[in-house]
Amino acid sequence: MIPRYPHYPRRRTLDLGGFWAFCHLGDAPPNEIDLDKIDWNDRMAVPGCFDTIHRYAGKRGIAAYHRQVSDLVPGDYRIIFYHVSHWCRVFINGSLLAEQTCGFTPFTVDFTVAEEESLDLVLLVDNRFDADRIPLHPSYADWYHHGGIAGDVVLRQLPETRIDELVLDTMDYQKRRVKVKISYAAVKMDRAPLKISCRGETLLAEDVSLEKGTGFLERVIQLTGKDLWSPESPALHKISVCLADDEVVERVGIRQVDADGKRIKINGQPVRLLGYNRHHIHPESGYAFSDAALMRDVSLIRQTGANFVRGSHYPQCQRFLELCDETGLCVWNEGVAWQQDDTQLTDEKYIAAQKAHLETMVRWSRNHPCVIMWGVLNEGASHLEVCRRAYETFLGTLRAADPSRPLTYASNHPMDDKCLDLADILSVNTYPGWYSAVLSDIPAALQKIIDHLTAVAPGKPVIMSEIGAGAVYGVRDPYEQKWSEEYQVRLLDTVIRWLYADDEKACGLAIWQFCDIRTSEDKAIGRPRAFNNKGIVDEYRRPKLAFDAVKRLFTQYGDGCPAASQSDPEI
Ligand code: ADA
Repeated sequence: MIPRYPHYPRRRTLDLGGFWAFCHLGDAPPNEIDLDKIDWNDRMAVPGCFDTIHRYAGKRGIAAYHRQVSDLVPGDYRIIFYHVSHWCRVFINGSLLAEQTCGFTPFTVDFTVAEEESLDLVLLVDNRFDADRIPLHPSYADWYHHGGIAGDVVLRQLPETRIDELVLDTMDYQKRRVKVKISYAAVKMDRAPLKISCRGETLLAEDVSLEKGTGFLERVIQLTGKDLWSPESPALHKISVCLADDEVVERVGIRQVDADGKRIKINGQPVRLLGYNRHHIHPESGYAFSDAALMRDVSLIRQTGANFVRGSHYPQCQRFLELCDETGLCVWNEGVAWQQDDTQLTDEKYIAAQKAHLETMVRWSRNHPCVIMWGVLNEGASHLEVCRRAYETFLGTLRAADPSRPLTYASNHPMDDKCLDLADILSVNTYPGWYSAVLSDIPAALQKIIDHLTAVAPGKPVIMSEIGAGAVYGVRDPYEQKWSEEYQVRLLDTVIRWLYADDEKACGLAIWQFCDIRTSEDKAIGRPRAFNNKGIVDEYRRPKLAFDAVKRLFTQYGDGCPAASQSDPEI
C-alpha cells in the first residue's frame, strides 16, 4: 500500500503498482542490455519480489520491468520508488534517468513531459552482489537479499511553486511547540501565501517572499492543548502546509526522546524498551508487505506486550513506520550494514555510500514519532582503532541530519570496543548460552559485560540489542537440547529474568528475533533449512513455545505494551 504521508491533496497522483511486463535477463552485464531487444515474456507484480516466484527462486541477476503510462499532460512529474532491491537503473522513454545502488530507502526521479505523450518506463533491477558497484549490500549478511520492485511506485505531477520537503520537529513538548521547516522550489513566483493549519484551525497565515529556484522557510507553530505522542498514547496530529497552490499534509507526534543517565526517556518519563529485532521479510513476498501483512506482524508483536522493534538491519519501510506511529511501537531505525570490517570501514567509496544512505534514511523517516533512535553499522569492527573514524563520520552524519534523536550502534565487541564514547545509547549483541557457554553461565556472562560498560562508559543507557536462541518450529525435545523450542524458552526466560527480576540491568532488550528468516546463500551452513531460526514465530508467523513465554515475561516486567492505539479514524 502507498504510504499515506506526506500527502499531496492538490497534486495529480497515480499509483503505478500492478502487473508489469517482465523478463529475467540472468547474468547479463548491466551495460550490455539493449532495451529494444528485451523479450517481455512474463509479467511480475509491483510491489513484489521476483525471486519469491518459484521459477525465479534463488536466481540472482538482472530483472527487467516495463510499463507504460498514457495521457500525461505536459508538465513536471516525479516518480517515487519506495523500495527497489537492491540495484537498479530507471529509463524513461529510453533515456537513463537514475541509477540506485542501495535498496531499503526510497528514491525519486523527476522529469518533464513536453507534449501529450505516453510514458515508457523500464527498470533494470539487479539482486546480485558486487562490492564495487553495490558496496552497501554484502553477500555474507545473515538474511536473504531478495530482488524486485518491492515497494510502491507513485507518479505525481509537480506544481511550479511547490514544497519539496517538510520537516516537523518537536521543539518543546511541554509547550507543544513544533518547528516547521520547508524546502521549496519556485520558478516564477517571488511572493506567495503560506498557510499552516491543523484540522481546519489556522495556526499561521502570511505572505512570504520566495527565492528564485529553491529556498527554505522555517516557522514555529503552537499546538496548544494537543495530546502528546507516547507508546501508551500515540497521539498524531495532521498538519497542512500550503504554499502558493501546493499543499502537503503530514502527521506530527509531539514527543521528545532523551538518553538521560542510564534511562531512555520519552517526554521526560523513563521507558523500558522490550521487544524484538524484526527483519522485513516474508517467504511469500520477500521485502514486499501488504497492509494486512504489516498489521499481522505489529499485532503479534504487541500481543506479547512488546513496545519496541529494532529494524534489523536496514531502514524500515514507510508504511511500517506509519503503523508504528499509530500503535505506539518504538522503532530503532538503522542504516543497512552487517559486520563491516576494517577493509570496508576504511574504504572511501564505502564511507561515501553509507554516509549518503544514512542521510537519505533520515530525510525519509524523521517525521515518524515512532523512530526514537538512529543506529549505524550492525556489528561493525568498532573494536579496531582504525575504524573509529568511520563511526565518527556516520554518527556525526546522523547527528547533523537530526540532532533530536539519540544515536547508537550494536556492538558485538563490548569488552574491547573503541567507539562507545561516540554513542548516546550503548547497545550490545551477545549470545551466551547459544554460541558460547551454557545456560547457567548466562548471568555471569551478562554481568561481566554490564560491569565493563559501567566502568568504561558510565552513565549511559544500555540496550541488549540482540540475544536469543535458535528453535526449529515444531521441534519439541524432552532433552530440551539446542534447536528445540524448549531450549529457546529456557534461554529467553533466563535472560529476561536476569535483566529485570531483581533490578533493571538494561533499559532495553531486543530479542533476536521476531520471526525466522531465510538466510543468504553464504550463511546456509550452520543454519538448519538455510534459515535463521531464532524467531519466536516461524517465517509464516506461526508462534513457537517462546511466543507465550515471552508474552508472560514482558507482561510481568514491561511497561505494558502500547495499550492504546490511535483511535482517531481520520488519522
Ligand atoms: C548477529 C547479527 C544478526 C544475526 C545473529 C545470529 O548478531 O547481527 O543479524 O546474524 O548474529 O542469528 O547469529
